[in-house]
Amino acid sequence: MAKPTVDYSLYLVTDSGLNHPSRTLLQSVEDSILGGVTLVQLREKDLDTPAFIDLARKVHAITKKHNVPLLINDNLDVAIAIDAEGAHVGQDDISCVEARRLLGPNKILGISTGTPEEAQKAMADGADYIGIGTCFMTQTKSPKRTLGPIGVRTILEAIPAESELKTVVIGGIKHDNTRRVVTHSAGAHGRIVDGIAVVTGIVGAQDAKVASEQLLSEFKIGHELATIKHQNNVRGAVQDGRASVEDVIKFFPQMLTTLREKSPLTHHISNYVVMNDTANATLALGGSPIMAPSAVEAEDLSKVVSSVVLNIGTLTDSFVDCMYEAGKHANAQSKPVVFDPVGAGATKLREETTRKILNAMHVDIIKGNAGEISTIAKIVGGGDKAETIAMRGVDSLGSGFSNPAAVVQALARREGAVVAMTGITDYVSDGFRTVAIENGHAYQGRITGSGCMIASSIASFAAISPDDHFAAAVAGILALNLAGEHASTRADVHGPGTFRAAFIDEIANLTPQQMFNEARIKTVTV
Ligand code: 3NM
Repeated sequence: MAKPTVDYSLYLVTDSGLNHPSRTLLQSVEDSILGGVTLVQLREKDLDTPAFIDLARKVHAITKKHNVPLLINDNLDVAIAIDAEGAHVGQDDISCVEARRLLGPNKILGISTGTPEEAQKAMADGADYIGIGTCFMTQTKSPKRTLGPIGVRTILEAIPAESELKTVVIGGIKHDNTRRVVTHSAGAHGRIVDGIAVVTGIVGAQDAKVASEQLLSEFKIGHELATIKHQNNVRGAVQDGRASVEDVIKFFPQMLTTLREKSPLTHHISNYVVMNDTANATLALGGSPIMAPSAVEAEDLSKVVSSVVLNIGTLTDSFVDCMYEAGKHANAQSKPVVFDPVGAGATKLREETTRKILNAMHVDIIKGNAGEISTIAKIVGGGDKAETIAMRGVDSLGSGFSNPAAVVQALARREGAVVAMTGITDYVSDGFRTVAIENGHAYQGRITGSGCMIASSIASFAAISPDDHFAAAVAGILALNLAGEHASTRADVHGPGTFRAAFIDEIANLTPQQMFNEARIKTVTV
């Protein structure tokens, strides 16, 4: 029989020990197939061969009924005895070459990989697909380290574009992180994972059918988003073809001129405290703000706005709903999303919302102060303590970092986003280019909302700089910092109140040439 064509989209990997107590493993398998599972692997680490064969025959009867291929984990005797459609082996199991010899050319063969070298070897050794893991921390297996989406991307990028090797990602995949994994791991040459492999998220779920439906739907959306992003080449971390920092700065005057000519519309889901200031700062800069916190109009707005700001200050349930909708639709329309995680670590709600936003959509630019960036580093570290510490800088002190540039660069690379950390010195990185901005004035810290205004400014610049969000973030910060410097020296500024008004004036008075002549920006080598 010829090798079956396989749809890897939603790959169920079983584990009897983790199966939900309300049903049998066989029921889990059947329910999950009804929910959309496209491929099944029977993974039983504790059964002897006769018991394994017995269970495999029963599972095979179900998968055959639904025309879904069944692969057997590790035990080739079982795969051959039941004439399964293929097998999956680990790095410490029987070799791929030997497995292929035993199975013959027409069976599906997959192997677990955790490094680019293992992926390349799998290709040479005749595997049809690789399981890339472990992506996130999982209780199902005890990994020494997790790859995260960017680690997965490194492996995808090691596979030549012309290779027919298929890929699935595994480890801690749940419905609420699927989209992020699929979009963030998409390789620079456009390779996107062909599927997600899931254990607990399906067999351990209350309802395996519903869980599978959700996972498949999230995978498909993530796949579409990754395709759109690649086509538009707006993803933050394509390493080649970046302008140098020097060239980026030279282009700032033109960027401000373009912003004022185009006056791009930015959808703000902002907070009650700063809404008026962020709207006025956007207008003063030359952009157009729309402050629209209703989820109901988010889709319509996504078609007409040029960028989106998600600001989680004064968080309410309805703001949260709107942020998800606005972010999702902005992603689908390839409009840049700027995330301002105001007070991210302050409460559980804010931390949870931050986590959900990062998981549910692709955020193009993250802007926060040291404390907020530190919270995000902790969240995306996926619970991996060593990594979290590395991301925060080993000797981080309080909310400060001993090496802030290294932190923003690591986070940017990991998230495939531009990260801007504001403070006395601002740091911006896209994971490859990292700068420190020395402009700005202490008065900015004495009025509320100056950071939120910077997020708005970044979003206006991102709208007119879709191919270089790094340039947008640096220009956005610089513009307001220059306005802060100019306002602080005015004779009519006597304190924070008068500064606030002068600040808005000076944003409007900023000239394109000042964006180059007065910039104090230096490249930081991490
Ligand atoms: N293989 P869950 S991680 C079976 O890294 C398996 O190769 C992994 O389980 C690898 O979906 C893993 O419950 C367990 O996190 C995945």
